[in-house]
Amino acid sequence: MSALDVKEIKEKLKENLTKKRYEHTIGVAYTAMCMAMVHDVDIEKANIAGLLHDNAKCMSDDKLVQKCKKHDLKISSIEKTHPYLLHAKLGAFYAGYKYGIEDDDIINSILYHTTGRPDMTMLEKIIYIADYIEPSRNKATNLKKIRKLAFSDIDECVYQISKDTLEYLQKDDDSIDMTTVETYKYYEDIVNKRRG
Ligand code: DGI
Ligand code: FE
Ligand code: FE
Repeated sequence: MSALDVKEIKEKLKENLTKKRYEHTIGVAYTAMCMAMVHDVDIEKANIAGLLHDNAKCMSDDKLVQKCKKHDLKISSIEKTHPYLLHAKLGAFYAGYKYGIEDDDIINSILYHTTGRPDMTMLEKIIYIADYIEPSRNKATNLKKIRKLAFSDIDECVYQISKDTLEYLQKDDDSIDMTTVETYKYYEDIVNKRRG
């Protein structure tokens, strides 16, 4: 299929997301576009990645698992016990399958938006961060500092978000996806090396 344009993407998302999730999605897309201006990324790509990052979010755990099986997407052991993590994997697949997106950078930015990963591309970092800081988010600690870092020091920003996410999850060690830990270690190392 050929890629849907932005208007068509928004219409399709409206059918598939709750009102609240759609508002969050628009917030992520605008935040990602602003960050793209600062960090020299294609604005249109940031828009599409932001719009599509949670396209598979409004689904029950059972349905996520069932759709992943149907499309032969591998379910890891952590995803088996925490199926909501699959919204990133299924969403990345749907970006191509349902929205006609072929750009690997956009698809990977959806795939890794929840856990991050080591050595992310600029677009991947932007979506990982924009998801965390978009204006309607208000629960995370250090948000004020993290929002400034998003536009001034993107690697330190990823480091701070992954650190806070691990602290937030720490209550329940079994729930941590190792990719989240790898992200934290990789960006901690970058920040430490720079500090000398
Ligand atoms: O889909 P959103 O709510 O917009 O945001 P998201 O895709 O970043 O998902 C957020 C949740 O994912 C948040 O509660 C933290 C959680 N998360 C991030 N890394 C991990 C994780 N949950 C588990 N179980 N394991 C992880 O490693
Ligand atoms: Fe998400
Ligand atoms: Fe999100």
